[in-house]
Amino acid sequence: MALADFLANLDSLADEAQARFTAAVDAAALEEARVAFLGAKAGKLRQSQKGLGKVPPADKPAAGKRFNEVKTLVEAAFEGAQARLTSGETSSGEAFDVTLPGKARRIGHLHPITQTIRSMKEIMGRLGFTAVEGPEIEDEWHNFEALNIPLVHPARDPLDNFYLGGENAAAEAASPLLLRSQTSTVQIRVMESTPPPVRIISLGRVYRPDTADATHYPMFHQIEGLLVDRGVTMADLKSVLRLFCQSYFGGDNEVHIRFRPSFFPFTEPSVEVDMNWQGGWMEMGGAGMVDPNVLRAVGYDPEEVTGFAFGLGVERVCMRQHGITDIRAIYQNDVRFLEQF
Ligand code: FA5
Repeated sequence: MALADFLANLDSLADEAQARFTAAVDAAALEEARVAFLGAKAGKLRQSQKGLGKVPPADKPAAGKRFNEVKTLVEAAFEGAQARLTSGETSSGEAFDVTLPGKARRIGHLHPITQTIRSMKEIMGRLGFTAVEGPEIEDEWHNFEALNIPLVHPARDPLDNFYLGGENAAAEAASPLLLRSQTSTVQIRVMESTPPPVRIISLGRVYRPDTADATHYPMFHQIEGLLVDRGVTMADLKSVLRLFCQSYFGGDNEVHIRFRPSFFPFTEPSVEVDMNWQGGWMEMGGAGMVDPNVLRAVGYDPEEVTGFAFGLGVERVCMRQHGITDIRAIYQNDVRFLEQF
């Protein structure tokens, strides 16, 4: 190697090392730079020293002299950086007082409803239910007809649903679309595309023109569960709901589930599901055995398979868990409220 090349390499090594040591902001960065330049085996100085052997013999004294100078310089840069970091001086040369109170960082977190949904998915996942999604804008077949809710049924009243008005009034009238009013729509979508057995949950937003009060909101979330297989009974429904509630609220306190007779067009028999945890019954949602008409509508044979379905209000569960007394607080986005969860 020519002397000029050797010296040029040494100069750029010196510049590079000085820049790295000056820029080191903490002990880890400094150590990394030390190993890179002063490391005994593979450090850049060591590499350069090996190059010394390849310089023509006549140039060796000059090359060696410069090598020693650069080595001293790099070592000094390292020691300087070390002294700066231990004395608490930043790379900009500004000293700081480690005893001053720090600035607390505000760390964001998930909305309480998102937390509830994640935890529900996790629990139902352990019970063997797969989470599926469905569209929030639905047609009347999935929201009503396939769920055994005929045209004359009061649940289809425009005043009880958010129908979507479109540009093309004639086409709209022929096949109106609406914001889904329940997650039971997903049951239909899954059964239409999957042969039995099915074991799914679906969690998502639903919309109803309900006046907002302490327990109602025009947009809320439901968790829908559906299990269809041979020989499924109401006892399976109750066991799954009890296990779910016990895992969600449980701990050492036993959770009780109560069924009250009810009516839903898509289940027979139908029940309202109440839960008791730490005293006091709370209504959670509806459930029942999937009506044979629904099974037929999606091409299943009700003589072969039976199933249960349930739909619970996610906000109600979240409110009960945290002792929230007004559902509106969940959606007011007041950070002072939300940061408690
Ligand atoms: C249903 O929506 C049925 N789809 C449930 C079902 C599924 C029955 C499968 C059978 C088989 P319901 O309209 O009762 O049922 O609503 C279920 C739950 O949603 C209620 O118990 C309540 O917890 C919650 N809910 C209803 N309306 C609101 C609202 N406006 N705001 C907040 N939560 C609500």
